[in-house]
Amino acid sequence: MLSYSSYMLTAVAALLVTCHALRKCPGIPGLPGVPGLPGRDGLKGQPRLPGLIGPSGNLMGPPGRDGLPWPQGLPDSLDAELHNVLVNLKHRLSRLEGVLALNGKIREVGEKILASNGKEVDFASALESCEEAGGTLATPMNEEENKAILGIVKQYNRYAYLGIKEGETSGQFKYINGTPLNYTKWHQYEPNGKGTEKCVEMYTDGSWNDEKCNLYRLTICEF
Ligand code: MMA
Ligand code: CA
Repeated sequence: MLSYSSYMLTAVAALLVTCHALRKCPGIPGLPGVPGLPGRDGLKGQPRLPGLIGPSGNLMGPPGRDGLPWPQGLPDSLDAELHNVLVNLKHRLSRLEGVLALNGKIREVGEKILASNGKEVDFASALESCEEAGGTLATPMNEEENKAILGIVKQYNRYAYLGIKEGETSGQFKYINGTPLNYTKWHQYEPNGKGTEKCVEMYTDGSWNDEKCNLYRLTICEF
């Protein structure tokens, strides 16, 4: 069943590439869709991805047959093609994520992807490389995320800077975006820097220590 769907996705993708090159795109008759997921418009397959073009986008028309806003003027055949391009892209992305996870390059926790470049640098440089890559420093917002980051800390056996800094008021730690912390995992007797340790590191047991920002610590980013 799975290999049949994979075959069909490949076949649909090939059909799309060919028909767009020739500018002659037929509808897609007898499309089997993805098993086990509810469809729309009588087409089996994944439900419409919400907000992809966006409810506020100027491409939005009045609600469609299923009540969701959808661009006007698209023929159903193109609509179905777009849907299948998205299904194909999602399938390809999840395979890439599988490879990266298998090779220990990324960890996924909820919607976050965590990754390290294996480098130990000061806080500013670590943050800079994460942002350059389109992410930010790993920031544990709950126990599950803390454990996922800890997995990377243990993988490299190195302390890591977190995306947390001390504000103007000493003892007040915040996320890099300035919002107050809603989860903490301080080691016993930490934080103790009283304004002299404005960064935060994760120890190899997952607990946190406020620390100077100019030490060499493992870079772990979230995306
Ligand atoms: C170091 C430094 C501090 C930490 C203490 C814990 C001596 O200072 O890492 O941030 O609180 O160790 O003993
Ligand atoms: Ca400390």
